[in-house]
Amino acid sequence: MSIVCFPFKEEDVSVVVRNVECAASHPRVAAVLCVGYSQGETWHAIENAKPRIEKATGKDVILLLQKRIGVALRGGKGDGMNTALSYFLEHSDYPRLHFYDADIVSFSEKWISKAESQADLDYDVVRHYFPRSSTDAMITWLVTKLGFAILWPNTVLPSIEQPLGGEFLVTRKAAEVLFADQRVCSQSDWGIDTLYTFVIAQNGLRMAEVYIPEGKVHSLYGGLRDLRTMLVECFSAIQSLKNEVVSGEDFGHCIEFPKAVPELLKQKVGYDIEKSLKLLRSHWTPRQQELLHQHFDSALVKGLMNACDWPCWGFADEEAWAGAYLKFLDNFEKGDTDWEELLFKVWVARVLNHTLRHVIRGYDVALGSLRDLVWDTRQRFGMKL
Ligand code: GDX
Repeated sequence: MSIVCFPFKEEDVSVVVRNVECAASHPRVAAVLCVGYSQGETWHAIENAKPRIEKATGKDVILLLQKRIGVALRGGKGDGMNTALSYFLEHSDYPRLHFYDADIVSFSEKWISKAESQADLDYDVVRHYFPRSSTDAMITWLVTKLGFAILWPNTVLPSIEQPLGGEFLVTRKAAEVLFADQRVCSQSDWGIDTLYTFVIAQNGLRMAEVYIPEGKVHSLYGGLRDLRTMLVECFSAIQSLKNEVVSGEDFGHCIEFPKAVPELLKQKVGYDIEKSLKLLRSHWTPRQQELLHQHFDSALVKGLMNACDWPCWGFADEEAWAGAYLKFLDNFEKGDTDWEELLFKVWVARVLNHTLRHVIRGYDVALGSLRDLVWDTRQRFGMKL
């Protein structure tokens, strides 16, 4: 019998409580572990619902405050997930641990069943993946999948569908590998998903990906600025791994075929475009301009400088982004606000370019352009090895 973990901060309490109850009701689940960032409204809602859910399901609902496990980085979702790993490893009665974001409106018992059935086939890790809007997952595609394709083109890493997804199952063996890794324990921020995915691949654990056709309906973003911290922390996580070696051996990665993408999802725009257009004009400092001139190609410099006066994005195509990515890998300094803002601005320009060049031509063209970016990059960097 498994244990299911929901890491949570402040979310719609009715969604969280419903998800906890849904997980607890599952026949393959023995307990639900809710790891909170703080004892706020969501914490109290779970605490209030706990006796009722325990009585109705006969399962334990455990409420834990996250521990400070990583000390050097911001304490965030990474500490939450690592707190759950540590709890799981201390309680040997559960063979498997599931993670799900607490705010998923479309969460159902099927998510648990699919992961359990696949793990029965002897996989160490089962990840969920699902259709996403063509403007969603811009960190996943442009930072994580691209970074994996540049740095480890001939490995399983760039083929993992949603390497930042917070929904997956690990066996005890996989949890032991993860928690024994100092890099994982230190990654207390949004970089945790990158680290889990990377360490699983580097250790050759057997991984399967199951498909959830209805998708992950959860709270959406406003302008792209909402994603700035996540962008910086996810890029920095990749940068911290850039000298690592990963074997190209196939350890049995298996991916369930996707189904047709629901029409409503195809039409959804994942962020506020108008609000985001203004981002290229704001928060400039003389030092950012200096860094830009010192490290980046002249076409990118010219494009970004033009974007200070008037919204433009044509310059931030795939090639410009891949070129800039390499410079950021070599020079980016996390914690330096000018470097962070420059990374953010170049990424915003790339997201706008993707939206206004590909997304307007339809969902399939947009997704195709993202897949081509990863595929072409793998070929280009794979040849160089
Ligand atoms: N304990 C704890 N501590 N939980 C947290 C924290 C924290 O500091 N920050 C967020 N959470 C919870 C949150 O309440 C939710 O249940 C889950 O973690 C995900 O957070 P959310 O703000 O909804 O993230 P978002 O923007 O939806 O991103 C998620 O999906 C991304 C993806 O699928 O691409 C998140 O799981 C990312 O890690 C993932 O990359």
